[in-house]
Amino acid sequence: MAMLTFERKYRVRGGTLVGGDLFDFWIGPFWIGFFGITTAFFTFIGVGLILMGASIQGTFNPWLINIPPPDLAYGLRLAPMREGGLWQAITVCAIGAFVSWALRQAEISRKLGMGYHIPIAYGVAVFAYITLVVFRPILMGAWGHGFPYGIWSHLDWVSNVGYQHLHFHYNPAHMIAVTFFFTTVLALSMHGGLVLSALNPPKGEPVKTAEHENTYFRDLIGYSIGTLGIHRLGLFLALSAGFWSAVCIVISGPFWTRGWPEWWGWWLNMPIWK
Ligand code: UQ1
Repeated sequence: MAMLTFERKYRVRGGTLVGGDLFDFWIGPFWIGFFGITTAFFTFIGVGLILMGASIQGTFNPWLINIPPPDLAYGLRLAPMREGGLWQAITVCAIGAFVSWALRQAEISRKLGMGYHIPIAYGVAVFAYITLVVFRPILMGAWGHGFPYGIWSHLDWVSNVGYQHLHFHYNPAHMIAVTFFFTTVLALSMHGGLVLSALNPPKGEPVKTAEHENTYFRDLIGYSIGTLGIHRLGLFLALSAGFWSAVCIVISGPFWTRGWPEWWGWWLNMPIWK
C-alpha cells in the first residue's frame, strides 16, 4: 500500500476516546481504533441479518428485498424474529454501526487536532434516521411505525405516510426542509462551478485566485460571502436540510394527525379576514 511521505507525520498515537493505545494502529490506509472494531462488528451482524431476512422472504433481488417492522399490534414490545424481530435486531445493529462510525470520526478529529465538524455533520444524518425508526415509533406507541428496510418497500412507506396526511407538501417543516435541500444544491453547484472556473483553466491559461472569485460575485450581486464563508453557509444549509427533514416527519402523527392542508386553518381563521 502506497503511503504518501507526509502521512508518516500524521500517523501518531493518541486522541482515542476508549481503549487507550489498544486499537490505535493502522491496517493499510485505514486507522482501526476501538470504534473501527465496533463498526465492523455491527455491520457484519446487521448485513448477516439482512441476508437472513432475504432468504426467509425468498429473494436476493436487491430491489425487492423487504424486511418489515413488526405489526402495530406488538406495540413497543420485542417481536418474534420472523415477525419483525429481524427488523428490530437490524435497527439495533444499524444504530450501533452508525454511532460507532460517528465516534470513530470524532477520534480521528481528536487525533489530528481538528474540529468536530465532520462527526457533527454525519451525526445530523444519523439523528434523522434514528428519528424515523426510534423517536417517532416510540411517540406513536409501536415499532410498526418504523419504515421497512427495502429499496422498493421504503418508497411505498414514504408514499403511504404522505397520503395519510393527505398532501405532505403542505407540512410547513417539509417546506422548510425542501427549501434547504434545493438551496444546498444551488450553493454547492455555484461553489463547485466557481472554484473550477478559477482553479482549473484551459491548458496554457493562468490559474486565478480567491480575488477573482470574490470579484466575480461582487460584480454579479454586489456581495461575496468569501472562501471560508461559503463553506460555513454550505454546512449550515445541508445540516438544516437534514434537521428539518427529521422535524417534518416527527411532527406527522405524534403532533399532527390530520391532513397537512388543514394545518393552514390557523391562517384562514385569522380575525383580520372577518
Ligand atoms: C462566494 O461569494 C464565494 O466566495 C468567494 C465562494 O467561494 C469560493 C463561492 O463558492 C460562492 C458560491 C460565493 C457566492 C455565494 C453567496 C452567498 C454570495
